Amino acid sequence: MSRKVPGDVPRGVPWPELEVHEPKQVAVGVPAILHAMEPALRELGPVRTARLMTAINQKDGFDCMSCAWPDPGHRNTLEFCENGAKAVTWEATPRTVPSGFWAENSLTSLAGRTEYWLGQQGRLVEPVYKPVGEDHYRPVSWAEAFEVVGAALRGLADPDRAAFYTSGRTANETAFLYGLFVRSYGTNNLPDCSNMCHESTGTALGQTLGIGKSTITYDDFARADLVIVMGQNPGTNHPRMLTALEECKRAGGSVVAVNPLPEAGLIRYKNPQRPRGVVGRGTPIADAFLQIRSGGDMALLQAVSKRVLAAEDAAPGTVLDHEFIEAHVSGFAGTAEHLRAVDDEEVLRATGLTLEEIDDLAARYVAADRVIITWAMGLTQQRKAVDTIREIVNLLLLRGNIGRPGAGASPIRGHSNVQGDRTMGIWERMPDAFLDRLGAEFGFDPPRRPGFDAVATVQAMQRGEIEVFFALGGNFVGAISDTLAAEAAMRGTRLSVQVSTKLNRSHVVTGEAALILPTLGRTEIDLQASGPQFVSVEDSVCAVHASHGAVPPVAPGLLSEVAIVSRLARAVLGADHPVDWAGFEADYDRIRTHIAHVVPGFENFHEDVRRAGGFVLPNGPRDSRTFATVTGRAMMTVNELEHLECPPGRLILQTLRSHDQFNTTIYGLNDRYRGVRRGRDVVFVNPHDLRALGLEPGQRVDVVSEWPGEPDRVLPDQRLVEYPTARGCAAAYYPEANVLVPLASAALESNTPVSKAIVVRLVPR
Ligand SMILES: Nc1nc2c(c(=O)[nH]1)N[C@H]1C(S)=C(S)[C@@H](COP(=O)(O)OP(=O)(O)OC[C@H]3O[C@@H](n4cnc5c(=O)[nH]c(N)nc54)[C@H](O)[C@@H]3O)O[C@H]1N2
Ligand SMILES: Nc1nc2c(c(=O)[nH]1)N[C@H]1C(S)=C(S)[C@@H](COP(=O)(O)OP(=O)(O)OC[C@H]3O[C@@H](n4cnc5c(=O)[nH]c(N)nc54)[C@H](O)[C@@H]3O)O[C@H]1N2
Ligand SMILES: [Mo]
Repeated sequence: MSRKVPGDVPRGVPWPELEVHEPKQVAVGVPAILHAMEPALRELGPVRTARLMTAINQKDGFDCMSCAWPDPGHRNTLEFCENGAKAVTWEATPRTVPSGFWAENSLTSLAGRTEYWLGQQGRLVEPVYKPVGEDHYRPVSWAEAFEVVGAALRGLADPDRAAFYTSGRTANETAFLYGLFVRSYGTNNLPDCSNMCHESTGTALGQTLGIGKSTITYDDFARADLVIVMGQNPGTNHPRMLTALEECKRAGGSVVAVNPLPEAGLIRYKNPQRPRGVVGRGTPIADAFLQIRSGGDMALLQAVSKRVLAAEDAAPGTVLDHEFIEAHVSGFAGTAEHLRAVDDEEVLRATGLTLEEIDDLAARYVAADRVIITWAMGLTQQRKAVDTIREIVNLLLLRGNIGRPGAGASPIRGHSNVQGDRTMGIWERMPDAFLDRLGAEFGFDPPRRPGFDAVATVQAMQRGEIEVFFALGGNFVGAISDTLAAEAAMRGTRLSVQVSTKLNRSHVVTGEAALILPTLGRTEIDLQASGPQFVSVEDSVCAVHASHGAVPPVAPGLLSEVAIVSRLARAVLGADHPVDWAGFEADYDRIRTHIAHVVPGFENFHEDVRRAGGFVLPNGPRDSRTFATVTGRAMMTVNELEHLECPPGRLILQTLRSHDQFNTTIYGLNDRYRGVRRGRDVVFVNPHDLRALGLEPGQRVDVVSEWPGEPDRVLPDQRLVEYPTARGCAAAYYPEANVLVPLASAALESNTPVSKAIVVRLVPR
């Protein structure tokens, strides 16, 4: 009853067919799109394929779930990338998990499977239940499923003994309803994937600019003189961003990439939407590539700011934007004093760069009138991530690069609606102003005690304080750090519930009892009592738009996420609860009416969301250079430089995504641009470091991480790949390498797991 998955092996066993080739520098291009269409055509058939591919990111279509990259105003007929096509195919596959699967596959046997195998089993189409003490799920009715979870939640002595996770694919309407339900139930335990992702960004920008979001629009890329891309791999994770960078270059701008790895696409890009992308070598993207040592960004940013200040000192009145600083900035004097004293020697050690490279970046920054800095996980998943992002703000503020065309701070989000979920109230620490409005709208008093974030949820489970874990999407135990600790903690809960489209690790490592509630995906038509429904999402640049399903659901009887939340609320809060939960399920416009009353910027939600292309949320820094911070101004801050000391014989390991995966979802076993095929059990190491450590490419090693006072953590049996990463650095794939990240190793202030800087030693087998 289970599907054979060619090339797969049991979990933890080396992939036998692994091949390593030369890495590539050019990304995307027509071959990529063709390559992308192939599996779709094979699996979906031509009609479903055509229907899906012409609806992705179109104004009356659905929002691609592969990333939160914004849509351009002028869309192409095919507005998607290779990895978007993979994501859509993965979800819209007609293959389903048969009823007999559950009797045939015990949880023990499923726990020995890879994420790749689990994801390949097809779409989940019926609710299943694993009672306490049993090793199998069995199909149940929806009524029975809601009765199980309803009884468990009603039975808790304290609502804080439950946690409600959200993954960032959840749409605005669902997220709002879910947050309302969880707070009506009585807790703020709303951990989400953002805690593991851009939380550091939200923390830093919230403090310094008064809003934890990007301060640019899509069109700003084409207007920028300089875009600095830090800690991000757009060629794989936001491929359509390469078009925006290309537009920047065509308009005369330049791009600098800061990364330990020479990622394909940052170096060269062939635009599949242009004839020039078919032939020729493509556009060189990065004018300068700074191959920084892991975790060196804070030092680099401080060193560049120091040089900007020195340039001003050499030619007073010509470099800094004094007018802007005077009118809008607080903390300038103290920050400037601190930055002037930055020690270049320490910067060189921290970054592994040369003085010439740093001087060159500073010169480019000073010469450019309009600068955008973008970043993603290379910056946010560091111990000093919040400080690093505050240094981005410092640098931008020096020359007034906030709140004018072609300039700004631009965190690039991951999950397609992770930003919208936060806007809708998915946060364990929503501000009082939001809770006040929510309470007034629905006539209740929302709990005020801050809840647990993702890491704190696992720690609470370890203490036995979480009895019920409910997840709206995602793969919590697969995505969180310290896999073994997290899995043991999850097994200690009484009930775990997953609302999902496909199988993953979190379905097979469960509480004593467990439920899987299958749901509609974003590609599917969502038919309710009042007719077909649409939902809405917010992208990386605060644009909100509708998403309409394009194809019939893969199976009858699947519930939408809204329907699941609505029925969950009724099962827990009772049929006589004053909120009209059933009405929300019947007509999503009723949810939007409340969102319009509660969430700022959504006042005309009904009309705005029905406009082709949607609407852009207000943004103080971007629109009017207003900053809702404690000083009422944009805040320059003093951040003590600290860089990771790597003891001799050790490397700094980052965990990253291959080209064939979406987070914990493994589409295939190839990492095309990095030259790895048919396997994932690799560690990328600089050839000089390999030699210095007395190791050989292809050799098998255990990767061991150390944490004071705790036993070593081991990722066993990985193969060494010689790779042009920065000296002293290494890389391995997430989620496998999560075993190496101690739960307590989290960014200061944001508590995001430090997935990008793990001190490891390589032990030959
Ligand atoms: N196809 C596809 N698309 C995706 C995803 C996916 O898995 N697959 N995931 C989505 C999600 S949720 C997210 S958050 C984004 C993730 O998008 P990215 O942040 O691009 O993802 P990562 O693979 O984690 O890559 C991190 C990059 O930072 C670099 N880096 C690591 N350490 C450092 C450092 O210390 N300094 C600097 N300057 N760079 C560093 C790495 O070399 C790598 O290029 O993508 C989203 N889009
Ligand atoms: N070591 C390390 N750890 C990391 C990271 C890293 O770079 N390194 N990155 C972190 C980041 S940036 C993130 S965002 C998190 C990701 O953490 P999560 O968001 O929890 O994980 P995903 O892998 O995106 O979740 C995939 C699952 O979502 C379900 N799903 C897919 N579509 C839908 C849908 O439409 N509805 C519902 N209900 N379910 C759906 C499917 O069952 C699928 O298996 O991981 C974090 N963990
Ligand atoms: Mo993410």
